[in-house]
Amino acid sequence: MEQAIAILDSGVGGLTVVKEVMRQLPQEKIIYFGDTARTPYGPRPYEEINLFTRQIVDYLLQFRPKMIVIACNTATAVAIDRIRSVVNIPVVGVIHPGARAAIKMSRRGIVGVIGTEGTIRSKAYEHALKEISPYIEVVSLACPTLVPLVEEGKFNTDESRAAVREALTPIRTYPLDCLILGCTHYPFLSKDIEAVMERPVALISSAEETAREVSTILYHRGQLARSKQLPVHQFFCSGDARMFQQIAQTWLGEHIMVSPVVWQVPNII
Ligand code: I24
Ligand code: DGL
Repeated sequence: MEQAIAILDSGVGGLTVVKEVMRQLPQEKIIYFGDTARTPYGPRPYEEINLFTRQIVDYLLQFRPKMIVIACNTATAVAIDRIRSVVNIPVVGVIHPGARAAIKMSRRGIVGVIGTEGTIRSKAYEHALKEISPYIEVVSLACPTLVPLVEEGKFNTDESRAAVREALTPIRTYPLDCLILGCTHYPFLSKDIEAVMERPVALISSAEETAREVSTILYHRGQLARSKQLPVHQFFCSGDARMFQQIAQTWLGEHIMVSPVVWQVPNII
């Protein structure tokens, strides 16, 4: 039997990575877990993000996946090193692929990063960028108001543009050559972000780059799916499965099966 690619996120945002993996690797079976009962992770303490990510990985390992993809920027920023140290399959996060794309795009070496509080506080993008190219200048900004905005379906509107302008005020006039959208939800705000930045700036979203990384790793390991039959994906969420299914089907444009998961542990610690 073909082994699946396990993809996890704090909620529904990681579906952007799912869509891109489906497009770039249509033969691969995906098992997705969205922690919708405990979303968002962005404002949570690191111990919680570490624990929650570990719980999801433990859950997903029962399916014997060939790879784990952490599609959430916050979970990648905080937990990927620990997860790598406890599993023996490749663990791909969204930060390194995004950092690499930014360095490829950057001409003058000034890169902006926006993300949740957890992602920015961790300095994970800064470290990833400087590990590749030490003299790069990194300008980081937490934008905690933008995830709720997208989840209310507010993008490409006057209201969303005003909210994005407010959130980006500290970096709007900065001469960035590219801006990493370091959060699953921000690509929905691309037009609003482009409109409020004072200079043209290349926006980097990690989903495409991450799917490419998945593709590269599977190719080098000789593990690309070979079955010509279309895979049947499986989706799990810890919250309301109907709501999740609705959002996922709208976004992915196809019917999907969703199973609710009840944590055997308290939600809040
Ligand atoms: N988009 C997101 N989250 C939502 C939403 C949305 N509701 C409408 N749209 N709700 O994220 C999150 C609320 N949680 C609560 C806990 O259970 C799960 C849901 C961004 C989309 C990520 C693919 C608008 C919407 C949509 C489909 C696609 C895109 C989109 F319904 F913006
Ligand atoms: N998925 C998260 C991220 O990419 C955003 C939503 C959350 O805060 O949980 O950082």
